[in-house]
Amino acid sequence: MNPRAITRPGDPAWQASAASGPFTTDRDWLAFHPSPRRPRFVPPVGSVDAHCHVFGPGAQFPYAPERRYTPCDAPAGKLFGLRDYLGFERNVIVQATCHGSDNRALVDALEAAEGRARGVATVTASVSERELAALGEAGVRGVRFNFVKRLVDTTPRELLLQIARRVAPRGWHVVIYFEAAELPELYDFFASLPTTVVVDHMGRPDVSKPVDGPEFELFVKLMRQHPNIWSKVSCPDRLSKAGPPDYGDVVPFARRIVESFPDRVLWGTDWPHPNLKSHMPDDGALVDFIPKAAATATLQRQLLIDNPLRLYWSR
Ligand code: 0GY
Repeated sequence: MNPRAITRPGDPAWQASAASGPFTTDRDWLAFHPSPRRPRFVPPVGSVDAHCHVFGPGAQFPYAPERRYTPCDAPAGKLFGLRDYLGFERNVIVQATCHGSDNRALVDALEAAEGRARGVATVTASVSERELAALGEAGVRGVRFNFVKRLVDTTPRELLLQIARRVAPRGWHVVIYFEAAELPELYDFFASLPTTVVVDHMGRPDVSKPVDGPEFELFVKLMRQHPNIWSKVSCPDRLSKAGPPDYGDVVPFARRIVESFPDRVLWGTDWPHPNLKSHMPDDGALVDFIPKAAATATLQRQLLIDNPLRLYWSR
């Protein structure tokens, strides 16, 4: 299988295939949507899907021994087919935990994208300067620190700080993934990071709580007090209790962040949507969430073009 072969929704080859090579997809794994609809919202020309992943294929790019899940394969060519189908021009591909700190699938996807993708890698504190330089050459512009306990073992903060100090001079940022309940304990550490910081999925708020209640207000305060902290207003499908297709209970949270910090927000599909249990989102419906979060053409342009280009394509 050629992981780079561009395959769009509607092509017979779009359908998900099980993990290849010596791997077996988890029995309860939900594969990406078999037939996403075209979005009604037309992204402005040049839009960036700034949070998505590639998985394998396992036969070429083995899943990590320490992984917590084994997905279906989701190669670069399908990601690029979805990009075209949804009306986007570029991707930011985030290293998924199922590949650990082996960034080969990510680097291959970045090379295949011919400048239309940038990457966020996972590295350990033992990474060499030469390895960081090679990742940068391929298009990596950030590293991800994951604090979600169901996904990874804990890395000591001192080691994370060492990594952050080493990537900052390269103009790279740090992407952080955590659950809202953990924020009080992590707040000072996040505030101490010496570079731009991008929070995944608005810090995963509990959207059954009030948008102006203390939990989400702590996240808003983190962003307000630290102008180097950005947020992705992504993954309504992970956060919503109301569910698809509108994910209406997530809208006030996304709007609050977009309208308060319009020059520090990003949006992404999260394709191929690892670890969802309740349902698999239709990627077209996710694109239709964008104008609810960013209600004006100016906000949409900042969210989808200006901000991601500044963070990922200007260095
Ligand atoms: C996401 C969310 C998840 C997984 C990962 O790298 C990953 O495995 O990020 C999740 O399970 O919540 O952003 O893709």
